[in-house]
Amino acid sequence: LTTMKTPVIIKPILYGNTAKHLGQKREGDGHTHTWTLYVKPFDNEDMSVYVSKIQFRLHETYPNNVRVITQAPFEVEESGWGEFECTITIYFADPNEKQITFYHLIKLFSTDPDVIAGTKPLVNEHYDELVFQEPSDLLCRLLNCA
Ligand code: SLL
Repeated sequence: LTTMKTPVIIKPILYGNTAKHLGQKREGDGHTHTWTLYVKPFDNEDMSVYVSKIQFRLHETYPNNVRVITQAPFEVEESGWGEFECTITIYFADPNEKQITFYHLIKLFSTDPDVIAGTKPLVNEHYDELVFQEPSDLLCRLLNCA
């Protein structure tokens, strides 16, 4: 018997934020923008199959700044006044698969007149790939690999 080598599995993803200018500083909290921070599959599949949760760590100025999302869509909708770097951690359905952590700078401000006018959303998005070098049998089953 020869040992079959498990294939490397690659899952393309998009992550980032969109933002919309509120038009003016909001009374009370001084917020100027609404924004959405997200991780989503590059193709239209359901990440919940192999992702157990995604943790979004926001700036400490946010109440409950660690937000945990356990099913798709993996996103956080918020509003605010400032840009900051957030920490994103993806946990996998297979507990033996180590979680991965990366960073995203939440962008709110733009020089595009349509974005400033609020008629066009700002999109600050990145492509990346989740690469599973030696997926376990469980992960293989979840990911449908041969
Ligand atoms: C800095 N860029 O590095 C700044 C931090 C934090 C933005 C910006 C909080 C909103 C709220 C908010 O917009 N924070 O919860 O009221 O120091």
